[in-house]
Amino acid sequence: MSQVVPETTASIQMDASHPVWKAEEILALYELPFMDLLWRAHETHRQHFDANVIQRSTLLSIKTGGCSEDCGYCAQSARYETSLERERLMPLDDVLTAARAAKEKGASRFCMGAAWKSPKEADLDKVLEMVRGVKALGMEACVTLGMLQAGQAEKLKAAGLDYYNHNLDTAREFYAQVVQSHTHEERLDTLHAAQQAGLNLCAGGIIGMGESRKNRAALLSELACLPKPPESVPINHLVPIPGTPMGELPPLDPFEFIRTIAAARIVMPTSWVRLSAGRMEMSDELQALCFFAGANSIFYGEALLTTGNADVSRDDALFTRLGLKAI
Ligand code: SAM
Ligand code: DTB
Ligand code: SF4
Repeated sequence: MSQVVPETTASIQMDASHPVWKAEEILALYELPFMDLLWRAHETHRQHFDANVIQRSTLLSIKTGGCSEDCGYCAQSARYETSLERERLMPLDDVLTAARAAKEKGASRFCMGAAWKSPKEADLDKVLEMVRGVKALGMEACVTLGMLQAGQAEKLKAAGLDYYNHNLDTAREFYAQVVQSHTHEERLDTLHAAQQAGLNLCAGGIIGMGESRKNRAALLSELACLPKPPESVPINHLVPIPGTPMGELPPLDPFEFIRTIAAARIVMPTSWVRLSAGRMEMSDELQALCFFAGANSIFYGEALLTTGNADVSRDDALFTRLGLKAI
């Protein structure tokens, strides 16, 4: 590992003990024989985590569809003709009823997602109430509200928020092929604002959007080289949404997805790596390999934001078959 600080993070205070991974070095990991890569990832995993524990977060879409942005993978963009029905910001009571149900099913974190470019102040005030309500239930709270404006991260922190989710989604070099309505740099600004306010970060990306292996390695490098690596790293497999520009993309080789999990585990050894969107289409065996490669968190519950998720009964059975302890 070299100690060269990439341009994007050079101006930010880096922790001197925080190793820097260049994209080429991560690409070299991807190019290891599969068994060597998995072995190394699994060894790293065991150095920092109990390899038999999986953390569960439950998602709720608190404001659905009608988003101004043009993210090419997203069902919620107002620019594409999808079958999605728009829904306004949910009332507080309904959100807390869903949070209670998630807690009863065993989720330790409740994540609320809104289809906004950025939250308006009046909407943010309502989300702050939701955060306080989820915290009062004794759960960890996470929100994903789009790009944060000055002062908003601090308000979320003061309300007790644990995690802010904001994904880089893909490498800087590929970003313009996925999104034109905002920039990769703007997404990084929000990550920095959340970290500076003292929030834990949940930041990752989507694999299978037609990006190259080099792009995948560059995305992981950007995440690993943040001033502090994200505490939680969701690795989403593209869920192709009919009507979006990515609705008809050919499926990715599943081994490439596993390699991405393994590389994420090696370069962010102390982060929780979440096997995120796309699990419904994955076999139990593929998911087990992802867990072996270092994934130790999932979204748990019947729905993601606008698409389905693996059934809770299927997940519970898989945990039992693999002797995994779910927290
Ligand atoms: N609007 C906010 C934003 O863009 O950050 C929050 C909601 S947005 C839907 C949250 C994340 O969901 C995206 O950054 C992306 O990583 C993921 N996502 C959305 N649609 C997806 C899809 N079809 N397949 C996989 N992941 C998806
Ligand atoms: C994340 O990385 N994945 C979640 C969560 N953070 C907000 C969202 C996945 C969305 C999958 C497509 C959908 O349901 O609309
Ligand atoms: Fe809007 Fe977020 Fe979907 Fe982009 S990913 S269209 S910002 S909801």
